Amino acid sequence: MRGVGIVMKVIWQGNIVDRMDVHVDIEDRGYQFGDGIYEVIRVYKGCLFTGKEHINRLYESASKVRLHIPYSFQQMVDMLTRLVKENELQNGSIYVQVTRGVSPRNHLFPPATVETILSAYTKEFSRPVETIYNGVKAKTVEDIRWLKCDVKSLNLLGNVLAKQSAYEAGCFEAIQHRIGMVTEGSASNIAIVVDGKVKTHPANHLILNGIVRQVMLQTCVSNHIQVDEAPFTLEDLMRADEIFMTSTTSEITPIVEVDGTIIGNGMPGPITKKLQSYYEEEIKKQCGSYCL
Ligand code: DCS
Repeated sequence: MRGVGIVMKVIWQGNIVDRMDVHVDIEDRGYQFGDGIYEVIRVYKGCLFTGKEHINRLYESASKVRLHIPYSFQQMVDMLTRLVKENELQNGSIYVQVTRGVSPRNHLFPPATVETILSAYTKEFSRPVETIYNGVKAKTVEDIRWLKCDVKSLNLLGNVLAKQSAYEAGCFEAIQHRIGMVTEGSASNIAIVVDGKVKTHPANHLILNGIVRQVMLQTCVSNHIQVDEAPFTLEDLMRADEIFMTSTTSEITPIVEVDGTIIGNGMPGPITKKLQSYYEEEIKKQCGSYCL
C-alpha cells in the first residue's frame, strides 16, 4: 500500500482490482501443492528492468511443468506495465505467479477446463545500498532441493530452510552445495573470483539461471573479464579472492565472510566493484538516469 487508506491494486485473472477484493480459494493448487511458478521483476524509475527476460523465463518455467499461461507475451507486458502505472510504483518490484488453478484436492492435474490463475502485485523499496557497499556474511548449507532448480517454482521449502539457517547463524545468505559442489544461494546465484577470473555454476537443472547472473556474465564478456561457467567446490569458495551473489533484489552484493572465515581482506573486491558499476550502467541504459 502506498499510504493509509489507499488500497493497492493487484492483477487477478487478467484484471486490475483492489487487493482487498482478492480471495484465494482453499483448493487453489498453488496454495495446497505449491503447484505453480513465479517471477520477481525489478522496477527502477517506473520502468521494468530486464522485463522481457523475466517474462520469457516465466513462460519457460510454465512449459517445463506443463502449465498453460492464457496470455500472450505482449498481453503480459501490457498488464504488468499497467499495474506499475496504476500503483505509481517508482522503485521496487513486481511479483507475478501462475498456479494450476482451483480443483478438488488430487495430485493428478485437474481437467483441462480448469483455468490457471495468474496474480501479480507490486512492492516498493529502494536499492540495498548498505549491503551493496559493505558486503554480507554467508553460511554454507547442504542443497536439499529437488532436481529441477531451473524452474522458478512456488515450492520454496528447501530455499526457506536454507535462508532461515543462515539467518540464525547471523548471516544474510545461505550458500548451498551438493556433496561439496557449490550450486547457488537460497534466493541468489553465487560467483567467485580467482586470479581475476569470474567462476559460477553452469546454467543447468541444479540452479536457477538468474537474470542478474546473465547480465553480469554479459558485462564480463564486453569488458574483457574472463568468465568460467563451471562448478566449483567449497574449498575453492573458501580460498577465493572475492565472492559475490547476484539477484533481482540484491543486485550484485559482495560476500565478505563465509562460515566465520574472512574472504580476501574482508572488503568488497575490485572485480566485484567493477561488475557493480557495469550493472549500474545497465540500469541507467534501460531505465534512465537512475542512480543511488
Ligand atoms: N536462484 C534462486 C534460487 C532464486 O530464487 C533467485 C532469485 C536467483 C537465483 C537469482 O535470479 P534473478 O537474478 O533472476 O533474480 N529469487 C527472486 C526471489 O525469489 N526474490 O527475489 C529474487
